[in-house]
Amino acid sequence: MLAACAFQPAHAEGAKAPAKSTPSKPTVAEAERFLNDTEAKLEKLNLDGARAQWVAQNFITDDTEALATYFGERQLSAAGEAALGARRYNGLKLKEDYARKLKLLQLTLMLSDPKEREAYAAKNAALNGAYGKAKYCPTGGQECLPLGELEKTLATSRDPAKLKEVWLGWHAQSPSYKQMYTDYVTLSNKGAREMGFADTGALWRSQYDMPPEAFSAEMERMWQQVKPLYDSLHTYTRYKLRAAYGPDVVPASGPIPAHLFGNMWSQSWENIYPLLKPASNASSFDLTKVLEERKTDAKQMTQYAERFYTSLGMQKLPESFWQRSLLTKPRDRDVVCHASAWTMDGKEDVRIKMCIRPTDEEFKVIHHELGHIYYDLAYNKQSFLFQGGANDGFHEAIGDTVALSITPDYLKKVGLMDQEPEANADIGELLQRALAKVAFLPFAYSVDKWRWDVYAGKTQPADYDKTWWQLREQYMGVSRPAPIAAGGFDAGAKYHVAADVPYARYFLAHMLQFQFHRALCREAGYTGPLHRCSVYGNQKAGAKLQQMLAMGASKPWPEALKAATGEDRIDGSALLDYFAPLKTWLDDQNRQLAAAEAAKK
Ligand code: X8Z
Ligand code: ZN
Repeated sequence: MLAACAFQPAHAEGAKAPAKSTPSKPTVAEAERFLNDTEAKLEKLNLDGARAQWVAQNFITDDTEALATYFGERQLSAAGEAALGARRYNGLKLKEDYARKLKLLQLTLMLSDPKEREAYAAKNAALNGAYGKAKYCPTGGQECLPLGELEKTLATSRDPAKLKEVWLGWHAQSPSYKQMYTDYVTLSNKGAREMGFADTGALWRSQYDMPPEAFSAEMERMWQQVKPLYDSLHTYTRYKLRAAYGPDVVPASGPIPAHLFGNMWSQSWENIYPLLKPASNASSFDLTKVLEERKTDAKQMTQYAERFYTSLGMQKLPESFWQRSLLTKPRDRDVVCHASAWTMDGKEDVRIKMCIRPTDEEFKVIHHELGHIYYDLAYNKQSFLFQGGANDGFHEAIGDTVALSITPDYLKKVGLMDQEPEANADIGELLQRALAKVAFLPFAYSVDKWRWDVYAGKTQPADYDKTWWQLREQYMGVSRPAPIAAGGFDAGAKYHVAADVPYARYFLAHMLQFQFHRALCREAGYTGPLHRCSVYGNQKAGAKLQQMLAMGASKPWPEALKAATGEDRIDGSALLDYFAPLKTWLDDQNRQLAAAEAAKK
């Protein structure tokens, strides 16, 4: 991967493997030397690559794209060379750390043809740029609208015609880079196969300390575990959307049109909470309103998040973070606004790039991003190949875990809520949380189900949209607001598809964050309902978290999970625990709403 949401070092330049004709047998000493040399050579190359990508995403121009391509090709070349070199030592009995490093080095693409490497890197950079630059230009000469503006309309407008226009406007942009994406998939698969993987999807599924088939089965197991909760939420949401938009817009059964959920990808439904909120037992508190009224700026938003982490006993962000991060959308140039966290040198040079707006949703996202940053800082004493998450789902889960502690109590403590949290507002709180976390689950699952099939060649480019919507209908129960158009590329309207960032990680993170939250609350001595727990200011919980973060990727992830939670499986049970009161309430509401509807007939 050249680009990642949490920018982590590509496993880079390795010492040259001895020529194939080397007669001597590989030895343990030689393997250790190879691994040490390989790691030692990584830093400079990685720093150059990170800088080129940072600049390319902060200033989208032809020149920065060319520079990102140049350094991307070098990283790819080095990673491939290291992976090939590592093979020579596969049969040896090495010390645990070395054996793990040897394995990690080989979980990469390898394109032996320099032209193909360059083409791969070029397409990766160009796809990032194309997504970052995309805008919807309505007919009639109005101003072109960047994604952020379209998202704002989807979040706040309740006019179905307007919502549909904006939805279709954005989804009309991605077909322009569909061909580039399909060519990229071909190259990527070639690289995966050169390393002995069936395809790139299999390579991705091989990164979880288990065989790729076992990982697919785990994903399905977890989905089945949480599906009944999703179904209850979907049913309730349908009733409320029908009440808001009428039966002509929202059908009584079958999938619900995707433009009505307050989000471009229907992946989080929290923006339609006002339409869904319970008649009683709901708070009237609106964090977005408070942030807007107080003109909370991007730096202050970030400082709220920083304060949470320091309250857990973690360090203050380095001065360079504030100097080098991009926190607001620049007025006069194109940037990749999709939020990301970067570690440049594997030490203290950490940054985020995010076009922060003062909303409740973004308040959580900034905590998410700092989760990546504090993970990066925690493992920066590990050697290079271990500077990563226990798996990529862990990396995505840390900031979200912390954000689960943004409770009314917490908001009151930091002065964002004046009133005492209202009594009996729990169901409203839980519903709001579920609209973000539970609604997300089948989305996250279907994105990579789609990609696994694309990479496996089961889905051909002509069928991209067909299978994308089959999966969305089947798992999410949402449908395209208008018929599929020939040559369309709706999947490419999602950042992670265009930028080729794997997505199963977010599904895992949505299980893990509840497991971590439950464990940290326990560590803090908390015994009440999980949704009311905030570990803000609890250094004992902080130390527990920090201990896991500091392990980085040095051990198989079940060990890291065990250190933090005592559990060794990623599992939906903590999530189900957390939402248990809501599940009961939703099922009860759904019964009542069904009875009321039946009585009308
Ligand atoms: O991409 C992100 C983060 C950066 S890693 C903002 N997320 C996923 C998304 O936006 O689709 C966070 C949750 C899901
Ligand atoms: Zn992230």
